[in-house]
Amino acid sequence: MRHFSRARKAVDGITIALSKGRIFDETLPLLAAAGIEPLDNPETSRRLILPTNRDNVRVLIVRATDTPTYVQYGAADLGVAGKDVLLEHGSDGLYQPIDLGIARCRMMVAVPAGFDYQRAVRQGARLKVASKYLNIAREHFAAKGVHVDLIKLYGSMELAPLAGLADAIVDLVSTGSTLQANNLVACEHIMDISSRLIVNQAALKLKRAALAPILDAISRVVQR
Ligand code: PRT
Ligand code: MG
Repeated sequence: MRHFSRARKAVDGITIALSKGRIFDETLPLLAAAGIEPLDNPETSRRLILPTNRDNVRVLIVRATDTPTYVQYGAADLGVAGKDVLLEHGSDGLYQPIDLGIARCRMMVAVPAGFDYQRAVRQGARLKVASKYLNIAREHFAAKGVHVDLIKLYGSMELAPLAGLADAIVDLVSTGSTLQANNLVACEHIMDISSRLIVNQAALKLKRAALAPILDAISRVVQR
């Protein structure tokens, strides 16, 4: 009865969704504090399901923007996602019990060096703004009463003003070197961003015994 045993494993086991790169790297010490160590490295392995030192815990390697989807539908019990991703995706079916304080950056408005953004805003100009983060951008400019035409992009937002597609961009900034390399300057801070632990709401009830010690261990290291 293969079907049955697979379903049983899902009930007993814990599945964690992580994106590779900074989130995976910065989540490792938090998982270690909960006694969980992935047995493979997503940078060198092509496997998308990583076993861990614990029989009943596995890690799914997903795109950062897909993490909430896996957790929302219960394909993963836990995940780690940026506040940017959560605000864009929405948080139906998700608990967000812990701000992990990792993968920190800032959501900013940026324009070409020499473009007087504040003046354009004061004059009531209608700005073309390119971004991957349309919900965040829409709310920000609506709250300020600035008229914008939003243009959806999926990456390399820095190119848009240089190519004449947009007057400004809304993007994440960490060191600032990407903006600088493209002769752009950050002109407005929208919000600070960090990554949250997200938990499937049904799993939190059905798998409480297995999940509670993991959540407790992680919140203890985060509070230190
Ligand atoms: O890269 P990929 O297309 O696969 O997906 P992704 O960019 O969504 O994922 P990933 O792993 O790059 O980012 C995951 C999360 O890390 C994001 O959702 C953010 O919450 C957080 N984070 C922290 C960042 C950055 N810092 C960051 N600097 N995400 C993206 N960037 C990008 C930014 O968009 C810009 O292109 O890095 C560039 C700017 O970096 P600086 O250092 O030059 O300022
Ligand atoms: Mg990226």
